[in-house]
Amino acid sequence: MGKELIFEEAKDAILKGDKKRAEEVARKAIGEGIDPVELLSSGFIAGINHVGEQFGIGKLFLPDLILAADAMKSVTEICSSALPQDKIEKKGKIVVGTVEGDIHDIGKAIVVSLLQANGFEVYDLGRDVATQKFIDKALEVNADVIGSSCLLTTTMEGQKKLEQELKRLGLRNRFKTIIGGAPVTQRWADRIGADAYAEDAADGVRKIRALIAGKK
Ligand code: B12
Repeated sequence: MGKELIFEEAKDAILKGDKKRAEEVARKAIGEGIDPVELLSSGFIAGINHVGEQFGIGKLFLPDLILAADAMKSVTEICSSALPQDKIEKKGKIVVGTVEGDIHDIGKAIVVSLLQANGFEVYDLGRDVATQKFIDKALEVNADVIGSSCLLTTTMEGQKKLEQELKRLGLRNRFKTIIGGAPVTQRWADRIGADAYAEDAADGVRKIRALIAGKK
């Protein structure tokens, strides 16, 4: 089967919230040698974004969103475990989490997998993470970078609060910060004073690499 057709199938399986089919498509595609990152971005993520749009205009409802998210989680795991691991050297320590009040963690999971696959040491704090928890962990492990994810416009304040707290505690120069998530932009990063913004997981890896290179 052609690549484009597989991506369409992947998208459709997420759109229908059909976990079993989504898993089948993922395994089959990987078995055929398709790049798991491309499969995610051109197939499954395209599907979940479409689900989000349909939900936004009232054509899909919360139960549909939950089914699609469940399927998405499962294929994210399948794709992540198929990533070739770069274990040659540890390239830096990253603390990652989804901000307080926000339980969206599919995108963050992709970022974590891709960072790990690229040889970074990742401390994943999960979702609904309080500002202080990001800071405590970063201090504990002596992190290079703190990455925060946010999917709701109402929780974006959490990313701002992190910047403010780091400043207040005199720690702003000790860690680099990167932010991501669908409603987040470069403009928001500039406004709150984050060191970088990433559009997607691959961009995140690139930017984090640059941030760490700049530190040394
Ligand atoms: C799946 C989903 C859910 C799932 C989440 C399951 C889970 N475990 O994550 C469930 C069903 C639980 C859910 C709940 C809700 N959701 Co919701 N959800 C979505 C949906 C459809 C997809 C999100 C997603 O997974 N995208 C796919 C991933 C791969 O993309 P991503 O997260 O953007 O991540 C990529 C990049 O942004 C970047 N990135 C992300 N984070 C980071 C971090 C770093 C450090 C870096 C470098 C990069 C990076 O890399 C990722 C990979 O490439 C979005 C729609 C959308 N377009 O975003 C709505 C959406 C975010 N949800 C929405 C809403 C309203 C809700 C609810 C309030 C609904 C309700 N009435 O209860 C609740 C809120 C719960 C809460 N307190 O958090 C709205 C938000 C509107 C707004 N303006 O804020 C959206 C936009 C839907 C819509 N169109 O209305 N949701």
